[in-house]
Amino acid sequence: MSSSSHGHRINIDAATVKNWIKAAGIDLVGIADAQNLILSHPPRPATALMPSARSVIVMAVAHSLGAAYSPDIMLWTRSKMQTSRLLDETAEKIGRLLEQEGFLSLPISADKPVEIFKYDPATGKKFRQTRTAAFLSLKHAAVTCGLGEIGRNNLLLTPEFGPHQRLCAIVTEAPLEADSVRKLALCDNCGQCVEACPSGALKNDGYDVDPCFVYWSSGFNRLPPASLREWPGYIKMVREHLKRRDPMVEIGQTYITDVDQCIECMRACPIGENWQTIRPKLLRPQRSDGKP
Ligand code: B12
Repeated sequence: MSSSSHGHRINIDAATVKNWIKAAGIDLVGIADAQNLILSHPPRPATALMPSARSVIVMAVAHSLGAAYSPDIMLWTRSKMQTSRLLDETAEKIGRLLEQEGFLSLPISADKPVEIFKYDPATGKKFRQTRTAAFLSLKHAAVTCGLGEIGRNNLLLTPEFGPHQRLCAIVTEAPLEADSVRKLALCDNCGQCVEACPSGALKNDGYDVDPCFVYWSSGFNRLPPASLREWPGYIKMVREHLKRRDPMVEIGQTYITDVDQCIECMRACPIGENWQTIRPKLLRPQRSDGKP
């Protein structure tokens, strides 16, 4: 028996919550004490998001390995988004269930949002490359509840799936029994991730977020020029990319499932038995940015 800050008294414990989550198709779940999270840099404690937070429930879903090893990263990206969808949907549902039980709960998505920093909050100086940080570092939350460790590749490694899982969390007032940090020693510094990194972000002694961010977002293996003499090389690299790439179409691809400019052929088609009675007789104009 436990009680929320609003005085409700109900039966809810870690095992029940974990069972709900596993039943939803989540592979791994752990619970961290919200007051004792291992913090990243810049520090983003769960209690800054919810001062009354008691627990952080961390969930992981294994990647589709077929997608991770598919011949085009676009296939992976799409699959990753579906992994996120499963996580986010579960976080929404469980968060709502916990709120029905009287515990304020905040789902933290597997994807967005992130805080965007053009300037270093510590010094006020402009970063050479804009940096981003989550409102809650999922990797650090996962380490806190013993799901895994952070490897040389700067990713969460679990005994079950190595680096191949996506993460998501719920910050909640529910006072659930916390799992503890585990000493796992999974990464033996074999160096294969360092060798594989195309941007130079992973080094034997650390990880540099700027080249990683630039390569991840644009495929460029150079940072924007810091001095005049770096411009010619930078322009040469961008021109090489433009010979084979089309930024407009790429941006379109990014949004293509969310933004349709035209569905006229679909609207016009009268086929479909079940629609016969409800389909409007008159095809009224549909607004779209495609039409001036
Ligand atoms: C923003 C972000 C990115 C950014 C920045 C990464 C970064 N390390 O900060 C970019 C786009 C580069 C990125 C890349 C990738 N990401 Co990412 N990313 C995130 C996100 C949304 C937030 C991470 C965060 O807060 N980082 C800040 C701290 C925790 O990072 P850190 O590496 O420990 O420390 C760096 C910062 O402190 C930075 N730094 C130093 N000083 C300052 C100052 C300021 C003001 C800031 C902002 C930063 C900063 O430098 C440190 C290291 O050099 C998380 C989801 C989440 N909510 O946690 C996913 C997440 C970490 N990403 C993930 C993945 C898989 C990737 C990629 C493989 C890309 C991909 N295709 O999916 C690569 C891997 C890069 C790597 N090896 O680390 C997964 C990792 C899963 C796992 N098994 O661990 C996560 C957890 C998403 C998820 N839902 O599962 N990511």
